[in-house]
Amino acid sequence: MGPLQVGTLCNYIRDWRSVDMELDDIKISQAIIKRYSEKLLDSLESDVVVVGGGPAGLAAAYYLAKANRKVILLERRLSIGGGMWGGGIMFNEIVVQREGKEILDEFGVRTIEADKGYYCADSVETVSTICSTACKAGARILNLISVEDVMLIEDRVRGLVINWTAVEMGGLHVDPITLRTNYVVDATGHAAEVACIIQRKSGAALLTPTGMVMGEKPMYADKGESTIVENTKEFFPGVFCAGMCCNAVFGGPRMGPIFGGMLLSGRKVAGIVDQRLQERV
Ligand code: 48H
Repeated sequence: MGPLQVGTLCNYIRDWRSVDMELDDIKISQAIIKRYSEKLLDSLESDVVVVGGGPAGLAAAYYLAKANRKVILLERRLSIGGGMWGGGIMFNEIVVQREGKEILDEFGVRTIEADKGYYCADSVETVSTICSTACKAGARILNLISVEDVMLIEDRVRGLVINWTAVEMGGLHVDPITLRTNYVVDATGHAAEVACIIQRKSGAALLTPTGMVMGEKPMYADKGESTIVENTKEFFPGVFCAGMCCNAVFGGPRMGPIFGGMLLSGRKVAGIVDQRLQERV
């Protein structure tokens, strides 16, 4: 369909029904239940599960899907995008540096050079475009699902334990289900939730200098942006970090509303995991 011509919109004011079909409420419900069940069943085994649908998780899921990996992204909230929607103090603009802009260019997100080397993008356009591109590349996104535990067998994480966010929010006593996967990416942002679960429940040392989640350091945009990418690595057998989680796990500074590091970290973790998957065969 080409662009709408002036004058054609008024056609839609008249009767819009092209087919004579009565809608059956039950068929609508059946279609949703069937299709979602198929998606969930097909998600029980995968190459990679990304936990968290912020910019880092979305970028990771996109690049892995583009590399033909079976990737599932789990997001606790109703909306995908994490902390990106709000830009800085709810001014819905984000800033990226030149390397981050190159990734936005790849997604087709428009940027404006606000100052030399500082590029602005509309945060709503950025989140919606990256999310859409990741889905179309083949990443499966399941929202409203929280990861509450890991499946740890013989000192390696081999899966994730999930439940509906509504169960978590309601404090309901409902048992979870398990997804098996080759690799996990913790992209849960400041909270580093998967890392904290592993630390709390396994008793084993993480692959950090202290063996623990080291904790995020105070704001320092320049350093935070580079350490985020450096710290994008495996922190427990089978589990990698991406985005803000990396500086929480390895002890780097926060960086405020500059998002290039999140995208670069997501791309880097996708490369590392893809390589590890190649080495398995
Ligand atoms: C399912 C979960 C779980 C769980 C959390 O916070 P995010 O946007 O994370 P990043 O790393 O992609 O981006 C960080 C950026 O948004 C930011 O906060 C910056 C740049 N801060 C700098 C500063 O100085 O403050 O997204 C994480 C997502 C969220 O959508 C959570 O809902 C989700 O992960 N999540 N999903 N199961 N257990 N925990």
